[in-house]
Amino acid sequence: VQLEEDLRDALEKGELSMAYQPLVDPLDNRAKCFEALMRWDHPQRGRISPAAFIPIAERSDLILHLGEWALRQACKDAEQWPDDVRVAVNVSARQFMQANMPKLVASALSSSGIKASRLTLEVTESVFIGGVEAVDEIFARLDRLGVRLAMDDFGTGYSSLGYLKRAPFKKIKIDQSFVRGCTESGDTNPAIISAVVALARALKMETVAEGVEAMDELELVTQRGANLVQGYIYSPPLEQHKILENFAKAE
Ligand code: G
Ligand code: G
Ligand code: MN
Ligand code: NA
Repeated sequence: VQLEEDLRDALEKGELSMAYQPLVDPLDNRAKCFEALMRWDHPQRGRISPAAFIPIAERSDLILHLGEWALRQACKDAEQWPDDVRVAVNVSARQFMQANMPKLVASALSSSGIKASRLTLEVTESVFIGGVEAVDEIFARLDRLGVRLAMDDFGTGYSSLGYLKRAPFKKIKIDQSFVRGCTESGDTNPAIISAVVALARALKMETVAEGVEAMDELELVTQRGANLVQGYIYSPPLEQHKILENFAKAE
């Protein structure tokens, strides 16, 4: 409860920031997209993981405020990147239940000046729970805006292949739990990775292998056909100034 109260003030106090982790094309080692990940530096407790504070925010409308801020900040930061580099923002199920959600996205795009096609919204399977029909309409409006959608943490939620048909997803993110340790002998994860890649291809979607840490994992997911790789093997999430430095160096 104290944490929830602190989180309510965190935005105003400037304790929240965004970090960005590259999604790299293993064929040319270039970052094609960066996932925006929220960071909270609590004045007493230090850095608190979003895995801990996002669920607290999701208990109330607080997630709507944090979500809007994250979206606007990520678009603003992406405006300073090369214009063929995309940005991906995590969006909670609760945000998708707001009828004004597409308007908010359109507003974030126009105030930042980035093209809609540069923005990807990452959603988890939980967005479909409860059978909220209104969500279908919101996805359709976002698609018409030109924004891209990605299915995050695929295979870990209340998985249903039917969900893939519910919205115009461009990308499936294979959850880290299928990637980590996938090269150990007898492991069943390589079969799951191959199956998800084949499924995505058949549906004309891209795949991202998440949480790749080791060279043998990189080799395996690349060989199995993952289009993009995200993980510590390339880079942890970095602050905007670091990202800009890296772009400047690469020029
Ligand atoms: O950065 P880290 O790996 O600790 O993130 C943990 C979790 O928090 C991830 O599941 C990620 O999707 C979620 N998360 C991070 N930033 C945001 C955000 O801005 N909005 C939402 N809804 N979730 C986020
Ligand atoms: O759930 P979601 O995919 O949105 O969140 C991504 C989370 O995974 C972030 O918290 C990020 O910090 C974390 N992450 C990214 N790459 C790696 C990795 O290679 N290893 C581990 N352990 N975590 C990672
Ligand atoms: Mn994500
Ligand atoms: Na994920």
